[in-house]
Amino acid sequence: MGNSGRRFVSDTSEWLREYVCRPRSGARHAILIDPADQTPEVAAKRCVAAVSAGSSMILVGGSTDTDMDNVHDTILAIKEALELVTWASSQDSDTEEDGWNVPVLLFPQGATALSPAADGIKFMMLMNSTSPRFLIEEQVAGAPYIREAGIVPLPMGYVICAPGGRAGQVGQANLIESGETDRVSAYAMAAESYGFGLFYLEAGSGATRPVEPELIQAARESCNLTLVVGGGIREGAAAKRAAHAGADWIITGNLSEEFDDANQLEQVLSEFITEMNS
Ligand code: 1GP
Repeated sequence: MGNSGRRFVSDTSEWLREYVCRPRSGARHAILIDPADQTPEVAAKRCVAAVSAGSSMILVGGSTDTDMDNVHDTILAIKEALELVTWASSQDSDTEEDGWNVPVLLFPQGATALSPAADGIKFMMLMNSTSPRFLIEEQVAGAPYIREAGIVPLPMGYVICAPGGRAGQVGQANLIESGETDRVSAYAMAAESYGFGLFYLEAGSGATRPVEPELIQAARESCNLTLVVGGGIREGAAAKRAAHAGADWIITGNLSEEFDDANQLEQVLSEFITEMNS
């Protein structure tokens, strides 16, 4: 610790910011792995299946029961598995090696669930939390570790919409309710004014309904940030609605946890991604 000097901006951090934040045509899919719900080995198998199906990013985190140990072990297992398939595909001239080069990012519940093995971190402000803990205190607690470990921070405004689930409860969020388009617009404008690169609309993991397209569209029209949407998205049709409303990234967590068989998961996600971009 004690690194107070200016930090060299590495090629990796530039690549990561460009990869995650630069707008593309169409939405991309990311899989969320909750280390509290699966072993590192199972997580790694699911990630290989997801990337093979066309997922473009892996997020690791959860609202409860994650810590330095289970997060670190999970990220190590995922990265080892992806490195292995990258190596295998480099030996096979018929397969696209670059497609396996997807970032593994922390999406942490707080400063006690980090890992130096992550490529980057969604460095987020839970903007509609009523608690200073999620607005700034956890971020301050984690910043020295993140700096020392060289984990690339990707600044992100995070807003929780109804129903909100565990994330809304744990984060003590004043939820964005159905139809509150002016409110979500104001948050998007504030996020852009802070200089964040990402703006995340969250309905809560396992939500009975995903973030409404009207809210996504209001955010889209109010800022130029990369829009991330997650919570309660289980079908390609719902992902397509979110993508059409303006989402750049669609996150799914529970969907992958329903499948233990990697081939089955790969097929389901492949169809999901195709429909999302249809
Ligand atoms: C992560 O909320 C998403 O932010 C994940 O939600 O588990 O419902 O896909 P699901």
